[in-house]
Amino acid sequence: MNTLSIHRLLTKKPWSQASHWMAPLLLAAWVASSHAAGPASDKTEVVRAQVVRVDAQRGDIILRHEAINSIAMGAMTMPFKARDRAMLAPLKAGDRVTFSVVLVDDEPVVTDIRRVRGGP
Ligand SMILES: [Cu+2]
Repeated sequence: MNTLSIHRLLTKKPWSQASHWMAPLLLAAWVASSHAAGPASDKTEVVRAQVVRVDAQRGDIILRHEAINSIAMGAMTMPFKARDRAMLAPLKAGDRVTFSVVLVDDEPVVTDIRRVRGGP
């Protein structure tokens, strides 16, 4: 939750009566969530992985990834869609990478991926 959505909550009609005592609570919740490492964080998480298979033409990549806290996912090997298939072109099986992922309609989509220097 960000300051704008808190503002929207507070300015909705049903909430206006409660806003005097709700505001500190919502602000406290927002501060707590933005400082916690985990699912509530808005910050883009950079995750380490190894490329298992890549199909740049289809925009698919299979990654053996470490835990992804932002989407509450443990370490595993799984396929991802790339937001932009061109970002997969330089990659090949065995590459060590870091990547970022977001959920789009509950589907994990890779938004950024780059090879780790000094990888195999
Ligand atoms: Cu996974």
